[in-house]
Amino acid sequence: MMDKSSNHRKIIHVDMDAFYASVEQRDNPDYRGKAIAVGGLPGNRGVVMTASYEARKFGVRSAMPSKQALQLCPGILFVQPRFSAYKEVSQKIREIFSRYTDLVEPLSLDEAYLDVTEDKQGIGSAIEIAKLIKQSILNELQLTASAGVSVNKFIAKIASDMNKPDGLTFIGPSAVESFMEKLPIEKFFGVGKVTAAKMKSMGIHTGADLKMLNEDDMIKHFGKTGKFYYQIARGIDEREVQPDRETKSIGAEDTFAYDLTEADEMFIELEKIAETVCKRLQNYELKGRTVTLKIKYSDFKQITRNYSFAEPVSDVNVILDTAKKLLLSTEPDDKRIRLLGITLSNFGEQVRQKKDGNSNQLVLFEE
Ligand code: TTP
Ligand code: MG
Repeated sequence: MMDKSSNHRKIIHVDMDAFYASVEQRDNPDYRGKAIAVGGLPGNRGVVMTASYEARKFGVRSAMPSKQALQLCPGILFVQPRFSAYKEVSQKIREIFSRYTDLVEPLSLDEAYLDVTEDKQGIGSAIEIAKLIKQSILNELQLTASAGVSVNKFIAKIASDMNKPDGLTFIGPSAVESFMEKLPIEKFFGVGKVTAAKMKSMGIHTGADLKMLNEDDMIKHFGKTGKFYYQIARGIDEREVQPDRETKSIGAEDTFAYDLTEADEMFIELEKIAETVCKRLQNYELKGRTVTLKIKYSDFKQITRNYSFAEPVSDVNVILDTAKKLLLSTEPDDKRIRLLGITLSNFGEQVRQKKDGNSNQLVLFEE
């Protein structure tokens, strides 16, 4: 158990269940018990932002085109998002968190890390605090949240997802080692499709396999992130819960299964990346003045090009157009490109909290 005498940190990760959809069901009795999707309407680029649990039973998921959602679940109702309502709930859950600790790091409107190693009320037990937080969210907001309790951010975040909805999962210090050994590599932070495939080709399927590599090999195969994998495979994640950390940039990038050599195919990839970036901007209700394009060539040489607007932008077409122009300025035809990324920055006054990551940037690895 994590008690006061132990020198482990006590970290809680709280994540609201089916967030936008639950708020809609709470505020509109007609939606309760029904399969609903928030988003997916014309003007939202026809993509589901999130689905109620009733709709998830049919396989409807976030980021799915509404056409597909309708095929899977013919009775599904599409609901217009109401960001102001989600923002209000978000502020209230943050107020609830602040009753127990000031070390709160929001990752988005619906999730946050809390360090309760020393809680304000002297409760001492992180599990007890997680229960109280869940109870307050239910009583005061009529919504459910899931919580993960552990010794570091990485494990707490995985734990909060393990017993959704309305879950509370505790991975104590003595359980950390076996938990990490059993963990499929896809669950490791920063492991996207490409890295997962690479690891599997090396016979690495679980945390236990990952642990077989020494630190030098890890860095040789996976670069800078290799160092992080080496530590995390051993249950070590020293990242601190950082309250009020500012969002400096929001972006997405993709490493391709094969090198791209033609501008046309690069444009297709840029479109997907731009859409991911826009979705994220929307989640944080942010607009940025600077669009940065990152290009990594097959020889791993990397360049960036950026363009700044007088006014902040968040429109997918504007961002995509800018990224295409930046790409063309590098004369991309016949160059072998293995990675493209788009980042928005320069948020000015409207900065909100940052998303996950062990760097100061939000980058969605390989999505
Ligand atoms: P999540 O916490 O990923 O999802 P969720 O809260 O809807 O469901 P879960 O119970 O699995 O946690 O995201 C929080 C909100 O962010 C979600 O309600 C809607 C929004 N969102 C998008 O707009 N697009 C996306 O692709 C995702 C994943 C989320
Ligand atoms: Mg959630």
